[in-house]
Amino acid sequence: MELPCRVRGDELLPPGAMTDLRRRLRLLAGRHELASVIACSFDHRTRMLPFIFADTRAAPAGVRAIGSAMADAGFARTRIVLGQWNRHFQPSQMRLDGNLPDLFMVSSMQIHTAQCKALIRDACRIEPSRRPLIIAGGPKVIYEPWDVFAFDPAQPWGADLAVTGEEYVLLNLLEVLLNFRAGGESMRSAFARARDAGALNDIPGLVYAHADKSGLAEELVDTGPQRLLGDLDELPHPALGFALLEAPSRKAALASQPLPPDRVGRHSPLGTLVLTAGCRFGCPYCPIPAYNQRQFRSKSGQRIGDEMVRLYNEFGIRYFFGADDNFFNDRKRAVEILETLEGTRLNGGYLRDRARWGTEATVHDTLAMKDHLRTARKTGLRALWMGVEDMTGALVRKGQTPDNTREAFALLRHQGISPMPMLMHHDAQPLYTPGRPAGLLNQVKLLRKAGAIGLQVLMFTPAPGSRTYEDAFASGLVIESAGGRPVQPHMLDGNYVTASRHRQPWRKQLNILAAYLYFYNPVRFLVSLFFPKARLYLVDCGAQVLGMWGLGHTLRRTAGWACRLIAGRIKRYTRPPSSPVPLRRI
Ligand code: B12
Ligand code: SF4
Repeated sequence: MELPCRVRGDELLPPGAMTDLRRRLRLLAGRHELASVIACSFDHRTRMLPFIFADTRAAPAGVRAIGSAMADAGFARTRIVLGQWNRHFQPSQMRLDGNLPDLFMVSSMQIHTAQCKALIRDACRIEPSRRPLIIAGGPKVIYEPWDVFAFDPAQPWGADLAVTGEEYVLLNLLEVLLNFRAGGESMRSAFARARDAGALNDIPGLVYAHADKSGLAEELVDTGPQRLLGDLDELPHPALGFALLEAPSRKAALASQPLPPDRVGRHSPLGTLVLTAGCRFGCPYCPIPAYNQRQFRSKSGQRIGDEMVRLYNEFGIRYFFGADDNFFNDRKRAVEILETLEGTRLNGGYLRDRARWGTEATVHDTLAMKDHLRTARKTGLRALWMGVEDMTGALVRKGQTPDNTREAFALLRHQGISPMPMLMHHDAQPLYTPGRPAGLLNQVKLLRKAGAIGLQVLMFTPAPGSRTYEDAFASGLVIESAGGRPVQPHMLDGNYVTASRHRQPWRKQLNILAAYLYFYNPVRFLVSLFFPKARLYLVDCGAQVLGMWGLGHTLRRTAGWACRLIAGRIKRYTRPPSSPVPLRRI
């Protein structure tokens, strides 16, 4: 089921609401010395194609955004710990200036759920009277908030609260809690009193539990969909979050100081930045339009330019990735951003001469922007990730056909922007179809010929919060286990075949490997040395090397699963995962 929307006209916060809240909190912050740790959960078993490099070389924007919001509100004693860099971190060992923090926050994607739970479990080892308030958030929690609470007497640990929204929801919560908090009282105790007094019910975007005496949840309360921030220029600056990162280490505890600014760019050479949010398409397998309540939100070109300049100057970051769902979604807005970025100055020169960036857009919208691709190149845009899915439209139709995909790729290449196609393999798609573009290999060949230097091939996997999610489970599409091995969250990244009605699902698993091998291989590497597809000479062969390395990991991790699909008994779900206790919506 898709996430519910607020009533029409009430989806967005009033303009200025975020700015006012930030100002009010700064006044409150002087009276409350809060310390907080924000952890990004990361399951290292997910390290393979298509994102083997970007997954650890970009400090994720979600935890940084929460850190920026805390620092901006006056809570400078905040540390961001990335599971990507600190895999042995244990919340029970965390101290800031020698003390346990008041807040422990954890962010997770669905595929990193196991790590998210391990972090919460460890935080719950802290004696209850000293335990920080535990708040979970991020893409996992947005769609399945119930999964971070304690239900099982054998595993009596869980978060105190789930935030299903963004920065505003957290800051709104802090304001309420700090107004409730008595001098010297712990945040956990203030939270319990505020919850019992019903004070949280007016903050949309929360899920909290009513628990029994042993702390097990008996009922969950959902305060409803958040109001979204419409003007993203009101967000705190991302530079604040970059200054709070914990340095990579093998230790369970935290260092006394965060990573010095001059070392940030070395560990996170790629900076992900929120530029726009939302997409006007309505692909049935995608949760994004409903999450955004069918709104399209954006920063101004001026603000984006300022963010890039500041991150370049303060942290030495010169590669950026727009965390957009579809950057070209609103043509007018995209042109405004591009034209402003083109003229943005940096240290006496132009930003475009130093910084490079990439983002995501659809084929259809790229064609609609054809007159502006030259400007896009002039801003430093060098790569565009495009959800081509299945070019014949057998899976979804969003304006992509072999002809217009070729046309969009040609236009991009003409301007020196590398097209990076993302394909979605599915049961109805054969591996190869002689003379027709329907087959997976046929499409990979066509895309390479059209100029792709990178490739993503994922198996169609039902996404929580999408329209077809429940049906996929109810219809027996989704695999629960194969050969006795249960499907675990880290396997839900589309690299493993976990949803298929094909007679021989292992074929789908091998098809994905075949498509990657066809694209990334030593022969193509050699050819790319002499006939590169990218304008910058070493980019194409570099992508081949990275691709072959990633393919090695993909093969190593998924081959065992392919064997189980071949020889093992396949058990299927009959209903989707859901909350074990009633979830009451306010
Ligand atoms: C950039 C991006 C990537 C980059 C990430 C680079 C990096 N290290 O940062 C790359 C390309 C590596 C990537 C890879 C993948 N991605 Co991705 N990615 C995105 C994208 C487009 C933007 C993410 C982002 O930066 N958003 C901006 C930040 C600010 O938003 P946010 O993280 O949601 O955080 C906000 C709120 O969630 C909340 N919040 C977050 N954490 C917390 C914590 C607390 C305590 C609180 C209170 C609030 C809170 O507040 C934040 C501020 O507003 C999103 C879609 C989207 N528009 O968000 C998909 C998305 C995150 N990706 C997704 C997926 C599925 C994947 C892959 C599995 C795809 C694949 N099959 O390979 C891989 C996983 C790789 C891995 N091993 O982790 C899904 C996750 C779905 C889910 N339910 O978990 C998303 C949501 C897209 C979708 N389908 O809806 N991705
Ligand atoms: S075009 Fe992409 S972001 Fe938009 S609804 Fe379809 S899959 Fe989701």
